Amino acid sequence: MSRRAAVLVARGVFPEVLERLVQHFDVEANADDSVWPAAELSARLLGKAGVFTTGSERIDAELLDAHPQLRAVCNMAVGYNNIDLDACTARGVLVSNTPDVLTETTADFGFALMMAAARRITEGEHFLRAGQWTKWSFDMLAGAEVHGTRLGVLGMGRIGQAIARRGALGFGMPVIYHNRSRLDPAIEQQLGARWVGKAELLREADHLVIVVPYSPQSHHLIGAAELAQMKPGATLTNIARGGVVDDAALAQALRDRRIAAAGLDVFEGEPSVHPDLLTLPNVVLTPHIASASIATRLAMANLAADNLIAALGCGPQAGRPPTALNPQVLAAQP
Ligand code: 8YV
Repeated sequence: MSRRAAVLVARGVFPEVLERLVQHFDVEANADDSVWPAAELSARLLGKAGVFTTGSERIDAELLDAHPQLRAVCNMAVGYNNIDLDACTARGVLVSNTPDVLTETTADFGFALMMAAARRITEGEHFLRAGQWTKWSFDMLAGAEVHGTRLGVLGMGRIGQAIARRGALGFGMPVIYHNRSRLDPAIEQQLGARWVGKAELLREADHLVIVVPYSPQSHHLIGAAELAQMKPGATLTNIARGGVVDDAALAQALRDRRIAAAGLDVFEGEPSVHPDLLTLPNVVLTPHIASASIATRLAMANLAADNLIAALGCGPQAGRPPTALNPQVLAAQP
């Protein structure tokens, strides 16, 4: 009988990362990268000590209760709203995420999405491909200015700060931000960023970028009332999570030109997208790819694997998973 722990890799992953896991564990992989329904995920977790997850797997109390042998849930994402962290901690299950390795890549993408929305880049491409570009016109696809305008950041964690840095240092943008906690004044000074209340952020930002984690508290943080406070020429970019923005209200605001444009990488109920958004020209839509550079996705997968290997007592960091969210549970594990 095998004495190696059994682990489940719930989605497709780089072969070299799978190979690393195979060196330590009996691995059940997901060869065709299916998104397993909850019942199938649960069936496959039978007998597994650890699971490598992504944002598409929901790990809740009911699932944990069905699998008392489970000791580690290692998510290949910085966001972990798919995992009930408290329920895991209460049952002694280690949870990890993948911070830091994706910060700059995700900030690059957020900035690109904001610029694409402001400067109407995808709208211009569709126009050109549709053969509509027959002459130059003085106001053809004229959009919103970016450099020197006021950048608003909602949620000033690692990725928010990286976006602020791009705006301040690269584009000469004064930065305002809103966050539950204020940054250290020295960091504020480095970023040229000023803390403001949410109402002032909405009122004063020319380009609002949303980078707050999803939680019941941040559900529909931006809805019709908030959109109504924004400048008519402003843009809104969401690279955080679907559900932070009320997509139906945003579609209405974009249709009414209450704001100029939006860039969205995340959606309520994704991969479904609110049908109204699909019909609007003034929104740039991307399929949750802000962290998707090859190097960063590989770093995220390797970090999730490092955590799983260490959490289950293997490898050079045995017992010390590098980015555990509840490391205190390890002390209590047998
Ligand atoms: C992931 C993300 O690609 O890290 C996150 O929180 O949203 C993305 O980088 C996605 O969650 C898949 O796990």
